Amino acid sequence: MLSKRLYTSLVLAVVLDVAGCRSRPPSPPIPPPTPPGFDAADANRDAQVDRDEYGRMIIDRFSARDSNQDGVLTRDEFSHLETADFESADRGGDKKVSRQEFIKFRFVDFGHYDLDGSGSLDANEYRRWLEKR
Ligand SMILES: [Ca+2]
Ligand SMILES: [Ca+2]
Ligand SMILES: [Ca+2]
Repeated sequence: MLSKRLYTSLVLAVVLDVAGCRSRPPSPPIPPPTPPGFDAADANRDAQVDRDEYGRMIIDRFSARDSNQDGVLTRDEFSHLETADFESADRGGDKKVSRQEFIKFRFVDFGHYDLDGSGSLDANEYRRWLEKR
């Protein structure tokens, strides 16, 4: 049998605990982190990557890939997983991908991932695009 004193303090503890839970402010929802590269691509900080920003991002990627800086991408500048990409991008079939060819190749994706047809990629659309890179 619980003593009255012990019983009272137990009830008090429970009440305080419940009150404590109630008074705690609900934690604000954590915004999903922006996908890697999104903030850098979104030059005007409107939370959208528009066609101009996308184009700049593609040119940056082209430059990063062009390891010998000769202005074209050759087979060895694509990974072994990207054989199909290389062949699709090389429209002229000269075993080189020019900057123009690379931009055209990547822009095909833009319309595909702009799901709502807004002319820009929001973070979710960009994330889907990134997952396929
Ligand atoms: Ca933007
Ligand atoms: Ca090159
Ligand atoms: Ca969109």
